[in-house]
Amino acid sequence: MKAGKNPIITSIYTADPAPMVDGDTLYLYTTHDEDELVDNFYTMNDWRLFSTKNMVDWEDHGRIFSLDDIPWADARAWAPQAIKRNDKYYLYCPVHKKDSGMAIAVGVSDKPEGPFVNIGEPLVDEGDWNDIDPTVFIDDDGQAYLYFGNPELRYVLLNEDMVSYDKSIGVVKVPMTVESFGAGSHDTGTSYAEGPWFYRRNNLYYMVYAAFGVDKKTEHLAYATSSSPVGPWKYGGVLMTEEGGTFTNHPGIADFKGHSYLFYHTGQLAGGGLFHRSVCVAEFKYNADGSIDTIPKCDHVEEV
Ligand code: FUB
Repeated sequence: MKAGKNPIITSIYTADPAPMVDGDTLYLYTTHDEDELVDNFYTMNDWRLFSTKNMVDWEDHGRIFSLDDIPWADARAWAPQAIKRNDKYYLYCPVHKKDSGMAIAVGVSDKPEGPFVNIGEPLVDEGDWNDIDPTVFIDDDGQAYLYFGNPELRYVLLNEDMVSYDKSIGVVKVPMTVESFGAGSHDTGTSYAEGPWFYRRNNLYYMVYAAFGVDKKTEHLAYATSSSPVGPWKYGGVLMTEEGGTFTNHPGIADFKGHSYLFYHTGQLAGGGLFHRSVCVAEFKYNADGSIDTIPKCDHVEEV
């Protein structure tokens, strides 16, 4: 039995892992921290794709979407998520707009590995800086949800075309309460910071997210659950403690071949740190009631 070692990708710096299972393959969309920094800040120009059939051997599909494909964007190719619907693949990507602020772009493709084509205008553009880190999920009744946001968690109800949303409902702001997201030191006074990952398992909806504990300056991962896709959310606890080496972390959850995985990022690749992160993975198990114990950082996963 082979073992896959962390970090998964060692050829470039990657962050913000977004797994998507399609058939017998797990696709892992990531951001890409450039080696050379501009203005000593996140320097991120494109989105990358890697895939595996056994969690050990990874195929590098290279750049699958980039700022060059989005005429109204000029920087910050930040945390994406992809989903399949009606044999098309949709990649939701936060970017910095040329005329200021962050907004969410969408790329559409006939194949998971692209090429992705920008739909044109931003999907979500509230004119503020909260429009980052989209997470998308389609429920059994066909309703698709796009949650996003830092420091507030917000969502829209996507239309069936997946590239527009119900404007009569608009952007809904989730009540940011300690009951929902735990006590913390981010702007809302809760632990919720960014990087939401929304999904359902059995009859429980999960919101996994990057979080700041009280007086903490480094993110950990935490989660909340709900019996409804739109809350109210109930704080569940810490999923992964602060890993160090970089102040951000970012969750991506997937079930693949009978195993459950948490993807995250650290600064542990040689030369890594704040703006040079690397994607890792840990296997975990759910408790019988759906709760999840804190997942230890791990250095490898088994072949499946
Ligand atoms: O990678 C850029 C930003 O840092 C992401 O959008 C956040 O989730 C954090 O990881």
